[in-house]
Amino acid sequence: MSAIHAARARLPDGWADDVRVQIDGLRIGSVVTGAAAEPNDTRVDVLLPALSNLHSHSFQRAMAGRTEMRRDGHDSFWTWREVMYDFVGRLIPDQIEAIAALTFMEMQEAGYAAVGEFHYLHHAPGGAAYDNPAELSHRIFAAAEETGIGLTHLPVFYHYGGAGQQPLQGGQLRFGCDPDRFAALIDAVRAAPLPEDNVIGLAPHSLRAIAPDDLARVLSLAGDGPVHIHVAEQTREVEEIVAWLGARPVEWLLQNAPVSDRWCAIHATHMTKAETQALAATGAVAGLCPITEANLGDGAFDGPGWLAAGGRFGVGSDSNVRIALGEELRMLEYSQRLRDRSRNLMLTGAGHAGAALYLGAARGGARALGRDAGVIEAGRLADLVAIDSAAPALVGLRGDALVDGLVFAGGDGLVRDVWSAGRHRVHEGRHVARAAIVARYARAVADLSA
Ligand code: NGQ
Ligand code: ZN
Repeated sequence: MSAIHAARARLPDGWADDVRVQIDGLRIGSVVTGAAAEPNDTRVDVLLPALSNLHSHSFQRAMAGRTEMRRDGHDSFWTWREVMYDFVGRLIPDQIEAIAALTFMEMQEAGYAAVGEFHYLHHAPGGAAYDNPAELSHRIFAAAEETGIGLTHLPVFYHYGGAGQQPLQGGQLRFGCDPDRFAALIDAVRAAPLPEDNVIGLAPHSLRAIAPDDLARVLSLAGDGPVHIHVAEQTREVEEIVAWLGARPVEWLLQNAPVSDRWCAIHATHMTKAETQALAATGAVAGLCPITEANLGDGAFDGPGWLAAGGRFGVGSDSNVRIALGEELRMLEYSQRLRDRSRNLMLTGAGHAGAALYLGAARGGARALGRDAGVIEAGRLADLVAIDSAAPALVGLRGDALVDGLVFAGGDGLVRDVWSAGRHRVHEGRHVARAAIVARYARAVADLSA
């Protein structure tokens, strides 16, 4: 058994000094406050529960910086998607694995212990199956294992190219499965041995990409794993679903699908008040991706309405254009402030906005990924992050104000150590396999530009 000694730690009921956390395999064995450090302890300054990153398309990391020039005078989410489909058409399995490893490593260095990989890239260009139909899922598993990140793998059911059961086109052919092909894919995904804390869920991509009649069968393949879906991200998507199905996307799901606390509604940006209240009441987590939503021009989530309805939330880095945990939470709060011309909005009642964002996203993100984590407590997975409170951005801040500093004042480099289910992979701010992962990524991306 190894142990961490923290000068201060945020426990479920508040801050404590001299906290000794014993790690027993994947889990926290015990938490003792007011304890002296023992000789072999890993000594840290401030210990927090590490966040789960609830939504990622890892391959999109290699597109960062490649989609920011205007082409025809009117760029939007939909023109970005064309660029993405074109990009996806060129990736080979070795590149997909190398990009995923870099992305997961960057997440850990940013302070995330786990990731929900919303994985829709299944087949070879044109849609032909690989010899192993789950080849690309297994590449994601290899990247997760190399980095040690906690993985919740979400194989995606993507059957149609647009609302109203339009055929798949171009880059989308690599995503496509009918329900039988998807069932076989899930079997092949499950055939691989995985680290004990990893989870397999599934994800109907969006209402745009499925037929309503197939939803029940696809959901039956989930077992008791988490279910994620993109919903109400863009206003045009809402309009298309209303025109086709006669209801708004969230409204339709609530009427036609067994939405529950095992579900994560990704984005859920464009909801009416009634949808907001009804979705929150199911216990589903809102999967918010503020940096990507800003980058793609989606709109701003109704945070105060969601929290007032008792809704849970977590954050995801989605397109991975920028992987930065404090910044993700900050963007969420700032999008609320800009719209409402007010301050400190992502909490109910009085308190610290940064701490409420952080601790809320820690619990909500873990729940969305089916991970028994999100708080520092004996018996939970040891998903932990150590912060350096002597950094200039944090000097003089204590308790929840320190977490406010982390969210609103800090840049990169405040994270010192990260444990994913007890696997200590970030030391002194750097991932232990950084050099090899970066070198392989650089080679993979150089090939891409050629
Ligand atoms: C995605 N992006 O799954 O990566 C989507 C676009 C699609 C976001 N939802 C792809 N942010 O709709 O086919
Ligand atoms: Zn997404």
